Amino acid sequence: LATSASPTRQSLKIGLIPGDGIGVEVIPAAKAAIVALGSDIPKPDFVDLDAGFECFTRTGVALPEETVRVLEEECDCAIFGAVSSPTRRVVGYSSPIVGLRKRLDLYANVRPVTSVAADPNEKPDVDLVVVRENTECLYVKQEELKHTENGKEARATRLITERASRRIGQMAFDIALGRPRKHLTVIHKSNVLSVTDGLFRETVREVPTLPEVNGKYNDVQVAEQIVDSAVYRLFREPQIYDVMVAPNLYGDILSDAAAALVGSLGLVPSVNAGDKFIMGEPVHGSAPDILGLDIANPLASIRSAALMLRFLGYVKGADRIDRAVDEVIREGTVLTPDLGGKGKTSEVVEAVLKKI
Ligand code: GGG
Repeated sequence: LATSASPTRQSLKIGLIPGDGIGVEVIPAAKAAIVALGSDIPKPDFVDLDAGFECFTRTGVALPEETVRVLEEECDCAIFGAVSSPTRRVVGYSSPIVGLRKRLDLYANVRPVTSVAADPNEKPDVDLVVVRENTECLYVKQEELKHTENGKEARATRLITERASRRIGQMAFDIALGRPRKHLTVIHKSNVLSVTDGLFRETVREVPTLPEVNGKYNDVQVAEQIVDSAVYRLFREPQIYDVMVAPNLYGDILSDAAAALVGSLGLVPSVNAGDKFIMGEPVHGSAPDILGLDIANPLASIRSAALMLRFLGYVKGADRIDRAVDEVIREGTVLTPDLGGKGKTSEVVEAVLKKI
């Protein structure tokens, strides 16, 4: 998934935004994995940044301007933990992760879902990437509630633009091109939502014909699938998928569902990627029920650090982290309870660091 040419930086300034819940427990694991790489990457320089619902209850602001400023002006990349937005409406609160993705124009959420084969020389059973559009769809959060003579009526705007669909399409084609199978499935529901999903489907499918593409994607095989049947087939025969590209909401749901195929949401990493900035983020949420028990799985965060480095072009460092995580999973002696183990977060981190 590496997208950049060989980097020439002397140092790497990395923003750390743990957010809420177990984000606070797993982000230090990502930091430790990066530090363990030594001279395989430029000297890392970390800066701790605030955001989240806890930040909102403490300060009245969920995404402080200073956090955005430091990320934009000082950082090369960042890692975000998790956020616990309440399910009820809270006046003045808006999800900081949704806000950050928009403010930094991180238009793609790239979520590789890969199982670990028992034999390192064998191919994994599940090896797919969900490429989720990250800035629009229902996540534009334009909702309204009206009181009518028949009771309450709620509406939400679902925004799909040609621009956003085209750039997520290009990202998905690029990722597919860099993988052995070179296969891309466009996920939509344009049999019902023919205007919005129709525009997404059509625009992504047209990417290979754009003049500036100049035949670059000729080797990528394209398929498409309606989202509900894609979920069914994902569970029946995940091997048919290589890269899946989807509008925001479908991509969010599909990638969490796909995590079940590899054992735990606690294993699945992601990056929020734009043209100028990369932010790693474990796919899991803030899991307040296990906060403070030292049993949160740190592997998704550690893999998110690796994925962020891979996107920045530090492939050797990323490979070292991914290999170490795979070995810990394969050995199976130190695993957290979500994977059936009895290990503590701290013990899993220690095992990974030893292997790095
Ligand atoms: N790291 C992913 C994460 O925090 N997931 C929970 C989530 O989607 N939160 C959205 C929100 O609470 O605003």
